Amino acid sequence: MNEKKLSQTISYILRHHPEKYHIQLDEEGWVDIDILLNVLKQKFGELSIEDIQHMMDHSDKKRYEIKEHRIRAYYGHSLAQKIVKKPLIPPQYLYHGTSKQYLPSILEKGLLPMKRQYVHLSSDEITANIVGKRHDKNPIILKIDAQKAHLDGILFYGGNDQVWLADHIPSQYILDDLFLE
Ligand code: HQG
Repeated sequence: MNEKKLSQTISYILRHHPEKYHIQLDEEGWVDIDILLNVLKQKFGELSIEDIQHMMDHSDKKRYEIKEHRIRAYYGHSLAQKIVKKPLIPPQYLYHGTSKQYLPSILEKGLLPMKRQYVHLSSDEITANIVGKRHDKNPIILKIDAQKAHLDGILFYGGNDQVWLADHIPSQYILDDLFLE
């Protein structure tokens, strides 16, 4: 079992294109795990919930949640159906790792979800650096005054322990102290 391929395929289905597999997610992004397994078996052959659990336990990131025989992606969605998240009180600061080339646009328009449903923020600089490296080998890390944004009415939502979500972070909440790698 190629667990990386399995994870990528589950992400593709649960985050981006459930409809291509005739899968209907509920409003929080959940689907019965047997329905997902039936689709995955067409690509990976015989497969059980334990195989998915094993992949999740050995993955570099916590991308999926299994509960009551259902599975969902914690974050990353781009599908048209907006996944409903419960607003949570964020920590004082959150971080966002990105490419230097996006900075002028980010400072002008704030952090936008772009192709996804939510802006993705990191709980710490190390995680933000890993996220940023997907875009630039020397990423910049933006420090967000999440507490001030929250007090001003900006909504934050939980992803996993390291990933936070928001609808939009106006640039006034991006603090001056950028860490350059
Ligand atoms: C940038 C991965 C120009 C933003 C990661 C980012 C994460 C703007 C890019 C998760 C902008 C979007 C999400 C603006 C934002 N102008 N560029 N106004 N506002 N951007 O991949 O946060 O491995 O959609 O800075 O670890 O990089 O898939 O978001 O660079 O947790 O599980 O637009 O995906 O997780 O890029 O990453 P992405 P992201 P997985």
